[in-house]
Amino acid sequence: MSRATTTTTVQTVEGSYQVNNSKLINWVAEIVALCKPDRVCWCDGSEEEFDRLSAEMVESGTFIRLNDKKRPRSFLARSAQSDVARVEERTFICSACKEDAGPNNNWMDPIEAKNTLRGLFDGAMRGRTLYVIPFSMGPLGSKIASIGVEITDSPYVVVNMKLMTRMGKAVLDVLGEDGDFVPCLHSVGHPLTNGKKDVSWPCNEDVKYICHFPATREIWSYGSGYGGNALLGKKCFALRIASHMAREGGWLAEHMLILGIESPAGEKSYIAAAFPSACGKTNLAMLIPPAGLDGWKVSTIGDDIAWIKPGADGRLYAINPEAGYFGVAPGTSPSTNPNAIATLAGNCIFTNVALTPDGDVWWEGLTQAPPPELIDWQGKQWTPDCGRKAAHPNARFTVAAVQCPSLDPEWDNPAGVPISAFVFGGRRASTIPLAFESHDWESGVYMAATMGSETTAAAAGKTGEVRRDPMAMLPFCGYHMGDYFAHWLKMGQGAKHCPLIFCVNWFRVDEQGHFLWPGYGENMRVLKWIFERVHGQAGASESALGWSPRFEDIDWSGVDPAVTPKQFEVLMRVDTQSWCRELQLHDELFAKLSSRLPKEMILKRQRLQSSFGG
Ligand code: SAT
Ligand code: MN
Repeated sequence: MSRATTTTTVQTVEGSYQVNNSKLINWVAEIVALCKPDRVCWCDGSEEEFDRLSAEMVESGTFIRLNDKKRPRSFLARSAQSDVARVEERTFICSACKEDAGPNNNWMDPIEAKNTLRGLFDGAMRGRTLYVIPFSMGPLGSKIASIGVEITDSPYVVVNMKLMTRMGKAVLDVLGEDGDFVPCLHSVGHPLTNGKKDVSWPCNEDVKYICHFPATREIWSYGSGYGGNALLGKKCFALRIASHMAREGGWLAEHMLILGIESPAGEKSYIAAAFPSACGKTNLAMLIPPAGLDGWKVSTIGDDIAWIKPGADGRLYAINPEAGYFGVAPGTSPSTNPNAIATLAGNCIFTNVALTPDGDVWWEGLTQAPPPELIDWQGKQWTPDCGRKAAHPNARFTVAAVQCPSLDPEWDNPAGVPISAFVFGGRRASTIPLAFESHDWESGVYMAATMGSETTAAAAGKTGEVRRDPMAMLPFCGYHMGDYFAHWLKMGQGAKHCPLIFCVNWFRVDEQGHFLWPGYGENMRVLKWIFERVHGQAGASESALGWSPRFEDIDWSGVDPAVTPKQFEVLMRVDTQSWCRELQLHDELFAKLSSRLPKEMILKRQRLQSSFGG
């Protein structure tokens, strides 16, 4: 006997469509009853919808339309001063058992969290429109992809999700009658009472909750309109919830860019690389090889998140679950990332950058000399000598991937691309050498698991302090970090063809605090060495850490200014004293995770200690 189908006609910005997934219909009805919006609008993902909502936001003051000649169909949003980054201390994993969330997460009891949140969401959308956003993380219909539906009262979220994900009616066609999805509920949490109008950036200054329910695979986010707190497909779904799905299903959901490298001979390999937020993932993913390395090509699959599953041939295949870039604007320039600059030519949303008198955008580092006057990210008059930054250090651009000149032709391939190497990197002023290859999978997992990095403006709080950030996943792993290490070890035991594992550090400084490595396009020299290691073509010397490039193993053609063998020696130095200190920091991490720490980690730690003479 076939089940009766429920079909409901839903309203879009300019029309209507049919929805037949009963889980979805019921969930939306339940949330509408709770949040009590004035209107409900289902998103179809059309360009007309994007234009209409953008125009409405220009009207309401949320968006400033940029000069259409200089930056067509682009907008500037200025957030509230208190709502400029992810709020880690207000981010919770609500697992039934506290221990499962691990010391790496804030925990709330799921029943208590739901009660608190239900109270907050009750009537939270009064006076506003509730938007329903069906989205796919990954190519539509891909076996590696997964569907989510975000409900939000923020049109800013809708237009950002349009650029950042595959979004709209087409997703519901893939979802079908009984397909499953991750429910993602979001409100800016600034209740409107009779007749009041929204301020330009509504958010709740005092109360914020970003809650994840791993057992029911749900996300409830209240009070913030910003980036990773509000675009729930990104860190909340594609990392925190997906890390649970991945552990259960035997795959990986990682904070990694994915890039392709093609040699002049036409051989091609794909690399996935993990760096903490605001450490240059977007720049690396869009790298243009420097003069001297002619014929080498880098192509972009993704700049922030990778979902990686074993294929039938025993290799690991990766997709970019996203479809756009939410990149850090400051520091992005025609010399640091020409591909990003080209990507940003139009159809962009800028958040918390400065506005030029002719209606274009500016941020620190975009040009060598700053313009003589600007309106800063807070809407105030700005001059170069005023003592304030014009753009917020975590100012962002949002833009669709299809605008990127280096986009890889395989970026939307539902099968993903085979990964040959994993690269891990933090922001470290000392201790960690420019590059090395781990001896084997287990050693690589150890190095990635113990990686440290200086904190950046991508999260609220102090910047510049070194903290352990295992696999760059500290703020994003939705469960106990010890279990996560065990999962990584298991992935290696299960895979027939494991990618090689490399560690890099672009951020080492000399005694005066100057960066020793030129970075940006010059990082290609390290990528080339990695590519050649993968292909069995490059040399290395062995150290306690693994296989390190010697000066002659790096291609220095065309490098200007030259990196001398002496400088290279400093960049590559593995200093016994610093490493003994570093190993103590590993111990501190391990002590925190001890209840779930795999024994392989302790053994590796002991072997490293003895190789440093301890
Ligand atoms: O705010 S986001 O989480 O989207 C950006 C980041 O921190 O990487
Ligand atoms: Mn990120």
